[in-house]
Amino acid sequence: MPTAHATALTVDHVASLYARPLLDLVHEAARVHREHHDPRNVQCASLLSVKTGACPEDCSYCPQSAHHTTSVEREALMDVADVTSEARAAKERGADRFCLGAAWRGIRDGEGFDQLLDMVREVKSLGLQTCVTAGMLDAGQAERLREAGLDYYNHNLDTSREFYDEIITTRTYDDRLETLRTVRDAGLSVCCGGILGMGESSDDRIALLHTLATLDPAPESVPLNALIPVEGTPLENRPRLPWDELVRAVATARILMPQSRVRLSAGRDALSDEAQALCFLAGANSIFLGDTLLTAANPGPNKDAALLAKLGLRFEAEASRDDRDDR
Ligand code: SAM
Ligand code: DTB
Ligand code: SF4
Repeated sequence: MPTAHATALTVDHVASLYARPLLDLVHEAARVHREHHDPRNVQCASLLSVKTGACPEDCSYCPQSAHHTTSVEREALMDVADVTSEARAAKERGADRFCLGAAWRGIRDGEGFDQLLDMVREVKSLGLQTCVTAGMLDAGQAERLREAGLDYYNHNLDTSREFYDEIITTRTYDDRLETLRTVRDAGLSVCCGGILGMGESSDDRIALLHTLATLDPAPESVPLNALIPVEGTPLENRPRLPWDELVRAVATARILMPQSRVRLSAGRDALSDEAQALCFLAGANSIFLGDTLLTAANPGPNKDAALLAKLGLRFEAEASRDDRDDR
């Protein structure tokens, strides 16, 4: 049964939030954030591309699509032992979640999937939260992932239904919604968000936020990516998203999905400290930690540690250690 909140939410309501004077919107989002979360904590996830490039999908933003010629080199599925040592290193840097990304259209049963399941088991046994993003999957595969110790499955809606066809033609918006339903039905937590700055209008951003917030229940994690325009992709010349649009989207997401983690995801490499500070104030409470996302640049752990320290924020993994020490 859909909840009252999910069914009652209209696009007009989302649009009216999104259009509020920026600082009023941030103020309201900060209030909601403080009501539901410890505002000092920033959850840190680390990403690893376990199978890179040569993807059959034609997502126009993605450097890993076989339809575009980029500097990304194709790499076969990684060894489980190498993945485990990367995960251990990420934990030492302060990550509490480790996300395995595979440039697949979807999961196929067989050796590769068995290997991915082993990776999940190993990462889980290090005491990290686990996340996988590997495209479409069926109910049996979702179930096996859960049994292997998977906590989250990431699958993004990317944009509004209306703008979607301008970005991807090899699978549909309904395919994406169906995958999300399969993930949810298997009892996995959902990580689902989108990309801003691909040339979409504010109405598209509003529609994306409305769709995310009316998934029932709302995703536990909402990654908001600012497009990284990668050379060789059809979106290579898109201008970077203006910072205030990102702040607006973060704040609106926080108000609409008060309990969720809102992750300031790709594109932080081009954001100033000040813009990121506003995003944290507006309710972002998760980032990707590390020098690289899947293939593209990220600020890196030292820069992030310095930024969080400056803002009086802390890695959530450290917060739980501090709280234990206080007892
Ligand atoms: N193949 C799987 C899929 O599409 O679900 C998983 C990997 S895919 C690279 C994961 C997500 O990365 C995409 O859904 C997209 O939101 C994000 N992404 C890819 N390229 C990006 C870029 N250039 N800028 C921002 N986000 C990007
Ligand atoms: C998400 O929403 N963003 C991450 C993660 N989920 C898998 C990926 C960002 C990828 C940016 C481009 C790259 O590194 O290739
Ligand atoms: Fe493939 Fe995912 Fe990139 Fe699309 S976003 S081309 S599905 S790796």
